[in-house]
Amino acid sequence: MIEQIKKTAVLNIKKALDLKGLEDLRIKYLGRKGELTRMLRGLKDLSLAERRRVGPAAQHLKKELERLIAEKKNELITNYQLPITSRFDVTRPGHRIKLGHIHPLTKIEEEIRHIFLSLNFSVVEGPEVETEYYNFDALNIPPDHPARDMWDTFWLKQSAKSGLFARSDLQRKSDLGQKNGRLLLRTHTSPMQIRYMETHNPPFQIIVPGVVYRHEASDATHAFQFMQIEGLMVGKDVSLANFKYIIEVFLKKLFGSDLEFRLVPHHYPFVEPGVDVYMKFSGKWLEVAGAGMVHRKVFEAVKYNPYEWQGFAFGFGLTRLAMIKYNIPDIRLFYSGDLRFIEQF
Ligand code: YSA
Repeated sequence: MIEQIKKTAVLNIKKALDLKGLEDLRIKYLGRKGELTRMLRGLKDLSLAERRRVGPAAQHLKKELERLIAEKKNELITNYQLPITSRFDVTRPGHRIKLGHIHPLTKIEEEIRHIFLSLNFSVVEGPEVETEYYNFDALNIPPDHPARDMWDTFWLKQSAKSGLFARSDLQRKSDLGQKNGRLLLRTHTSPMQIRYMETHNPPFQIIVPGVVYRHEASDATHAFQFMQIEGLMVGKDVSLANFKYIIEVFLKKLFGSDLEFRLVPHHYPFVEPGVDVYMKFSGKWLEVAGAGMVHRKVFEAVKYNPYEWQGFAFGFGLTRLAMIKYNIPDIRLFYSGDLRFIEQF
């Protein structure tokens, strides 16, 4: 009988998977009504000779089970605290690991970078937090110019400690024309035209992809944060015809040869003449870029001789190009973070 209890109890304790199972076993054998306890209680009904034989063996088994249970308990507690990998059950079916992928806007940005690299353009990037000077003043948009309304923006509040923010009107006036004046989230990638020309001599051709911000209501074709690709080509005899050729090659490489686009005259203070580029999307014309020949005043701001150099510049709405490329009816979907949308790419 004792041997029987011993055999099954030892086996069961060794196989116990968790603390709950182990406690159940303790109760089963050593609890008040446990198998071994009952046997020990029954000793009094045995003859003296039997008691002498069974008694010590039962006491010994009780001690042994208590020891085994204590050891197993320690083992289970330690295992529970170990990192998950050491408790890894190789026989369990695995979880399918979801692979991430590039966001459609990053994808089209990369494609556009490659197209322009193949056209011998260089790719440069610039700061998203800009100064008023680079975003507006140097681009021939003085403070009272109505064009500033087109690019209503987010100004950054600066602490009095940094000395740059919370400025009085008087201080603001003295900021005008200062390269390190008030800070804002850039409304377009055009400030990089100035930054690049300040530090490089022509001839050159660059593109500047990046995020821009505008304080404006959003709708199907307008977001308050979106991406642009700026382009700038300066040389001795760069013309608007060169611009048309370059963007035609670019758009054909991006959309295929049966695309429809048109140029419409438009005013931007930093070009003369200026144009907008439209593309057909869902049967309607959608504006995809502003562009033109770099204004004399912009060249003067970067100390280029406007009689020696000329060039074109453009600013494509990259997010709008993505709408057309992937046939997305609402620009806000790109920024929604909705996996049902993102996972389709
Ligand atoms: C013009 C002349 C140059 O020599 C160089 C660049 C430019 C473009 C100028 N910097 C600009 O930002 N013009 S824009 O306000 O018309 O925006 C350019 C393009 O960005 C638009 O044609 C449109 O495609 C896109 N865009 C504008 N507002 C948007 C927007 N895309 C999404 N959401 C918005 N809110």
